[in-house]
Amino acid sequence: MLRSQLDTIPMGDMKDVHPESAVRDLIKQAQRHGPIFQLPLPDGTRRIVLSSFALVDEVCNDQFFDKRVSVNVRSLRSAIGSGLFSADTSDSNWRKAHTILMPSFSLQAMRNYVPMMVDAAEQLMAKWEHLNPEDLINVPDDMTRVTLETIGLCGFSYHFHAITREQMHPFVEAMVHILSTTAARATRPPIEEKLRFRQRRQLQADLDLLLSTADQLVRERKMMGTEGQKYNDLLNAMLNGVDKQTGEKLDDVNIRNQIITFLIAGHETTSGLLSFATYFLLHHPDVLNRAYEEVDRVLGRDTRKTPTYEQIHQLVYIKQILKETLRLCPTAPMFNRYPYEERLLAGKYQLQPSDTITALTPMLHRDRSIWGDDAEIFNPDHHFNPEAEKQRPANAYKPFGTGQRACIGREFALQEATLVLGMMLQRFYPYTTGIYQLKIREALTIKPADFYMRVRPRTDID
Ligand code: MNH
Repeated sequence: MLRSQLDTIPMGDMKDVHPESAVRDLIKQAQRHGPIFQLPLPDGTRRIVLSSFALVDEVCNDQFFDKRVSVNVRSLRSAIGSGLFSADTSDSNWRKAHTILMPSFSLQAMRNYVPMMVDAAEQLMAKWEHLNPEDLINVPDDMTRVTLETIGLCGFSYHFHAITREQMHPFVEAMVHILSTTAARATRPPIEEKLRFRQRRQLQADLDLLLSTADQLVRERKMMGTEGQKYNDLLNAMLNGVDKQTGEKLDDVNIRNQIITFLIAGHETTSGLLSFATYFLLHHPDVLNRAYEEVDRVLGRDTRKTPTYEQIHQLVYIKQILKETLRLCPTAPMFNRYPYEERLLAGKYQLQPSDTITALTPMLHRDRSIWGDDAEIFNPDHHFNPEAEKQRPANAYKPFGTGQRACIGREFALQEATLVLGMMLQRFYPYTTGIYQLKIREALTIKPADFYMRVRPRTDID
């Protein structure tokens, strides 16, 4: 093809992208420049940001495109090494860990996690039952507690006591700190970096805390000897699993990286999902009423009987609410790709293997050619009833990423979030006083900021 027939990719404005608001800034630029634009990255390569279904659809093809581990995630490797999430696809550790850990996310495995998920959710319900009527609930804070407790129990048979302790578990503080500082560091020149001694020291302390948490989990499991083998959890899969293709196990350093990866990936995005879903429920009384109707029909009003696997999966409207929440507020708001070889996009944009191609999920999920003119409206029924799901092209909805590098924990996350929302509505009327204007905080993932509510036990009213 002649050069003159190629289109140049519009240039975005670098000065308008800030690390603490990168997602919102990229969205604004997409609204200004359209479904494709580029920005220079510090190493001289290009970031190309895609916002439409037609363009994202092409780069989802695993035959020609692979996951690009972004600069931000690369800078996280001091914390999570080449764990499943941060490894390149070509890294032998990725395939090995993927093969060894997949069975832990099968449907059968989901059934086994129910008692542990119920344990964590019940602790949160007990906490809320003991509140005074005027007490405020910090929604993202409590949702982070319940999701950390859940991954601790399901993944590691370990009680973080994340719900009952007064202060947030130190693992979370260290993690939040690392996520926010490394994202900022990735965009800063090295000279300036040297000046931040204190920040570096803090970062090292935070890293040490993650490592010692992981090492403690391994040490305690090994101390149990054969008794420890009885657990059907992620940790035993990591310690004992064998990759059938190579006959190899994960090495000790990699196990550490996987533990930290799963502790972070296993709770951070799900807590954002539960927080946004609660926000939408509070602002859509019609949706809330239908959710109550379903919860009362499926779970009943007797809270002494905890939900079964079958009941959780009968909460189909709750699941639609969660999926619609992930459409408008995908808590992992982008994923990155590159072509294995030079390649034309839409028949007219030349892509290079050195490019970082960013699929901007919040924009993809608002493409009117897919979602119609009410793409901005929260409506669980319109987009996610089983009929609509079948009609929609697969790559139009990508809250869990794509292809072989898609989220391994999606069923886990949806089962957990359905259970927590279901149990919440079985027991409480959530409400807010005054108006809450949705504010979003970013640190690799997005969450509502400064979002509080109160709950009234349902037994008080009916
Ligand atoms: Mn999860 C990858 C979103 C819950 C463990 N996850 C991804 C990706 C997205 C994602 C998007 C792909 C990232 C990329 O392409 O760079 N994950 C989510 C969301 C939720 C979620 C929105 C909850 C809601 N994830 C979970 C849970 C776990 C988990 C729960 C574990 C228990 N996720 C992972 C791992 C990967 C991943 C591990 C990396 C998988 C791989 O690359 O092989």
